[in-house]
Amino acid sequence: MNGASPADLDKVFGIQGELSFSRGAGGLVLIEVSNSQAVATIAMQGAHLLRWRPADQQAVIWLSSDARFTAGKSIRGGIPVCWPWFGPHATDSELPAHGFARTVEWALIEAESLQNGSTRLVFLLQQDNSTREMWPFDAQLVLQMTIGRELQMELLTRNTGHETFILGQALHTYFEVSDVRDVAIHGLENCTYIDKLDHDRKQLQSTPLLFDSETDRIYLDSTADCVIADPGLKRVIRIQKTGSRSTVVWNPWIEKSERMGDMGENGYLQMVCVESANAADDVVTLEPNCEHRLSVIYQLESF
Ligand code: TA6
Repeated sequence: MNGASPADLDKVFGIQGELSFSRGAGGLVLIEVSNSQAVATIAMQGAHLLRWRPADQQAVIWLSSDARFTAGKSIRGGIPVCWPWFGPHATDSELPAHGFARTVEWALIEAESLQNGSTRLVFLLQQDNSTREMWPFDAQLVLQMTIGRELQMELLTRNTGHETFILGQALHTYFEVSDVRDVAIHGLENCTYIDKLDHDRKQLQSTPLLFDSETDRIYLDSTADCVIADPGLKRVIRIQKTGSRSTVVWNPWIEKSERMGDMGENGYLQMVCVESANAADDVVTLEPNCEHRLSVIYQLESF
């Protein structure tokens, strides 16, 4: 039901008291989920989860107060899906950064209230002429979200064509923190990273990662759980992933935030991106009739 109205979507997928549809800023169709365990908001454009707040918790996913909601444009915050490439396109700078999945309309194909109180949504990205012009391969992309006390995301890519392709991808997740200057990220120790701010130089991470300036790193062969330790909110966010060999960590800090213009007043202090990805040296070669799953579970633990 690509481009369906909230009313049509409600008729097919609405769940009384749990799942409803509306038209939000910029005319984007939004899904509101409210169950016994959490509330969430997802835009049909990009199957883009914008908000996730477990019951009795502060929001875990950050959305900029100055996020722009415009059809066909990326939204600052939430969990953008970067696919089928990560970062700038390898050869054509005219093509959108991070691929096209996050700026095209997806179809909702399943919505289910689960026995354990969470809500499961399944989205399908269907290619069309515009995407084929950017990326001339046949593939199917399915995103499954299970929204509850924890958040589970699974990104499944199927090569449905006759040609092998190279896949770069990320769940480009923006996490809400009390103050990024007080936060530490564990789980990246002893990983090599590409420093995007130092001519892509490779360096070794020997300690937990702290923040005191713009940070933009792709950690390679990084498959262990990451945890974001946030003393201000007295919580730990655990990121447990499979099918992802890269972890991207990003905070734009002050100057870049001002240049971007959609980070909000001091927004950089309340967010950090820890992205489960396959990027740079870790991109995936997918042969015809093969598939790749990138799965992540986000959990809250007490500090
Ligand atoms: O994931 C980090 C990064 O690649 C940064 O270099 C920065 O460009 C960020 O993504 C945001 O990209 P966007 O296209 O959403 O502005």
